[in-house]
Amino acid sequence: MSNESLANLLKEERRFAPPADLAAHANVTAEAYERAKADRLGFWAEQARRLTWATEPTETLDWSNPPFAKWFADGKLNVAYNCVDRHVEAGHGDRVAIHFEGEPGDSRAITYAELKDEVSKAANALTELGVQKGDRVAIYMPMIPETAVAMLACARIGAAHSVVFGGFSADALATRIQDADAKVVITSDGGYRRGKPSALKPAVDDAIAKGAGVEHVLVVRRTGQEDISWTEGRDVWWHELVDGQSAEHTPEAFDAEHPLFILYTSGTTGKPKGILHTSGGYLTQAAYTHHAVFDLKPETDVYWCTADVGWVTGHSYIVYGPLANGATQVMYEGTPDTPHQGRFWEIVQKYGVTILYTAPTAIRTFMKWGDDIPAKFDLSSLRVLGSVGEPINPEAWVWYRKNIGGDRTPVVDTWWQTETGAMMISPLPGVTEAKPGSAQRPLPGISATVVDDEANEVPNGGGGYLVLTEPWPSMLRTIWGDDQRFIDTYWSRFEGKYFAGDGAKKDEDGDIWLLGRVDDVMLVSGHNISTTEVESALVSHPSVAEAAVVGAADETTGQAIVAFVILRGSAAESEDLVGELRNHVGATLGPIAKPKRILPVAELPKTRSGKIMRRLLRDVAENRQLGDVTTLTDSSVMDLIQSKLPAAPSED
Ligand code: 6R9
Repeated sequence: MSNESLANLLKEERRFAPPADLAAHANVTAEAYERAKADRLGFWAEQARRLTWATEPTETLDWSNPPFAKWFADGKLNVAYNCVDRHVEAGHGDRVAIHFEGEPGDSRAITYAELKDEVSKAANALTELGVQKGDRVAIYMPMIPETAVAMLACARIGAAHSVVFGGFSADALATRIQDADAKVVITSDGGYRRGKPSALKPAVDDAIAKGAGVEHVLVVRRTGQEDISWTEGRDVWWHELVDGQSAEHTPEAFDAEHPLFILYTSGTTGKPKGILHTSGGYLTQAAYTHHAVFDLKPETDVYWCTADVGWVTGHSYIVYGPLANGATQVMYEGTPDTPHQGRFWEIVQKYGVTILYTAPTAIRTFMKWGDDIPAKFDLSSLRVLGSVGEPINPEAWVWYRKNIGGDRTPVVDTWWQTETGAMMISPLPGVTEAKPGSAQRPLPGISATVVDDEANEVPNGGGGYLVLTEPWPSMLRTIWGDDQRFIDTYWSRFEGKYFAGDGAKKDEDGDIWLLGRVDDVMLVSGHNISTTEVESALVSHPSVAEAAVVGAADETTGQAIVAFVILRGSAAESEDLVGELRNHVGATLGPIAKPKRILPVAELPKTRSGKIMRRLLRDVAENRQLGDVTTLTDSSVMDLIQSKLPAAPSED
């Protein structure tokens, strides 16, 4: 970004107060902000006591060697014990931990007592395969309960897991296995995706053939595909090894700073970064935020996070946070449109889901499919809705609340990253008067602000870069094997502050609005304009379901705004509509933000976790050869978009 701060364009006046009944019984009240402000470390020490420690910590934070933090360093605990055994010991063994819903319609309910047995057996099995405390285990799985069992089994024996999303290629898997030097890979024959079995094991074989050296491959049978290739001595069936193990396993207590997992994030440049998370601080913040932001009542709530376990959202809000809190949750294997576009709502109705956590990309897809689809299902059990992954456009927020939440439920827009480990900025459902499109306020105990180029905090109404100004319990500890890159990437842009890489602004009340990655910010006639704001203006038009905006090089204005839009189900593409959309953006944000070109398209390029890849659209808009497309979900999307380009640019 240049010195010019972000133009403050978007005005959003709608406000939604917390429902009175929720506020009256909320897990966390406004008092938590005061408590944490008065004594931040005392507040986190208190939250750490939500966990069961083998040795209670007496130290909270050691920040003597920044940016390398230690939290609760003299405490010892076992993360798997906290997520499983202690609930059984407390008398909740019969409570369902996971309602599994397979894509083909098979289902299984797993209680905490059963989960304890499964995790113990898997821990014994990994030990038999030679996995020891301090080793790494790669997990390359579909969304099935064994994935969570495998992660917890690693945690139980003190081996760090490295989950690689099942949609990644053999190459991506190979680099990640090599970088983490994993001893064992846990995989499955396959999983179900869009109505058919999709194989996983061949990619593991390929990755190993490409040089990823592992001692064993432990294979869960999910699809029963018959032509699976097998290397005797190396490959082991899960059911043959795990099922016969003893269900007794004594969890060892590890140091709070013992590595729990590595999770790779792929930036736009350089090799993927292995983000390292450790045990005590990570679990403290995952559990606290899940309790506070979703107002989880473990006895009565049915929680469902639709993310894949391969992403950090699945780590923190399918596995560690909910299970540490003793929640009952739904786990779904497949896609939202298999076998029909109402599948999510059918699942909400079937299990009586009360808390739903999903992503803006899914919400915009549901908008595109039409309001009539969720309307066919009984969604009255829902009481809190969450969003994560990208900025949520105000219109999508309002659609979500109205069409899914029956105009009753709070919507919590949770900002965080793989690196932060857990939620950082979010409304609290029983406290915050919500503003559609804003994550609003750092959670109690979290210090975040917006600064300008010179690291000065911007006043209310100003825009710039999002930074975190104090260490937090679930922060990444380093980049695996590369401390210098950890320092350079996150701690060098602004001295003493964590640079998140996101643009943000503060509104008149000091609430935070996330504006997308700083690499995506556009510079038009000397004004920094956020892609998010222009996209949100487009999505606020009744004909638009989704929009992606980029700045393309332009002789007169430096960059010109080019917008790619997906129209809603009923809207027809026409020159008139394009003109109307341009005027709509002009009227909403001001003339400076009017896109120079608007191209209706059928799909947008997205990463496998559903984030829009503006970089590729910029290549298209600037008539360049496409950059790296390997992280794209579906590369045919780019052909479709490029075929649109000969259309004459719409000029004023
Ligand atoms: C949890 C997760 C992190 C990046 C982050 C930001 C974007 C996530 C957001 C959001 C605006 C939100 N992001 N949540 N932007 N509002 N509520 O998604 O982690 O995959 O590491 O991505 O996602 O740009 O920096 P990760």
